[in-house]
Amino acid sequence: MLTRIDHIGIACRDLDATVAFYTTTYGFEVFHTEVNEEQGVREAMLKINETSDGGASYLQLLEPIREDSTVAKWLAKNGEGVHHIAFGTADVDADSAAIKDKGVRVLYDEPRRGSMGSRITFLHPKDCHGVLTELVTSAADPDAEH
Ligand code: CMX
Ligand code: CO
Repeated sequence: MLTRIDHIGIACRDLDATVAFYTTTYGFEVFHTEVNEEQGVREAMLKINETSDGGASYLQLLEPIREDSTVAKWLAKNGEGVHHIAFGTADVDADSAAIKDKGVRVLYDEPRRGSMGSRITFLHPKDCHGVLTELVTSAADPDAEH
């Protein structure tokens, strides 16, 4: 069951400048930063609020680290902006399998590593009314990972 908006992914060209905008304009704080080599991004997670399922909602600011990464390709076509939304679930395997059975393309055969040790997969935007959609199961103790 999908129980929260886990994050909104925002593609940017300059992570430091974009972090500065979100921290100085709104007062949000950086909760975590990492490089995800497999996804080809450097990212910052800004925690917005905790959620009733025991998780939290974040903004995920994403800067490409390679020209051939999905985010670099998207930026070249669209410019900076909202790249994807992510729903949180306690069981990404079960939920992605159930969604696949409904005819939506799930991009990975097995969930991959996301922020803070989470397990993630993506649904094809063309099957989701134009929205690239991520499903996330947090690590058992995300605080230990950040
Ligand atoms: N949102 C909405 N539509 C999108 C999109 C996005 N983020 N990215 C691509 N599309 C659309 C394109 O506009 C294009 O539509 P048209 O054919 O109408 O022009 C179509 O999907 C195909 O796009 P493309 O530019 O040819 O890109 P690819 O097919 O090579 O890749 C996708 C698209 C979704 C398969 C790829 O971006 C992907 O695998 N994404 C999942 C991984 C990812 O995004 N990682 C970065 C974030 C990591 C994280 O969150 O931790
Ligand atoms: Co994401």
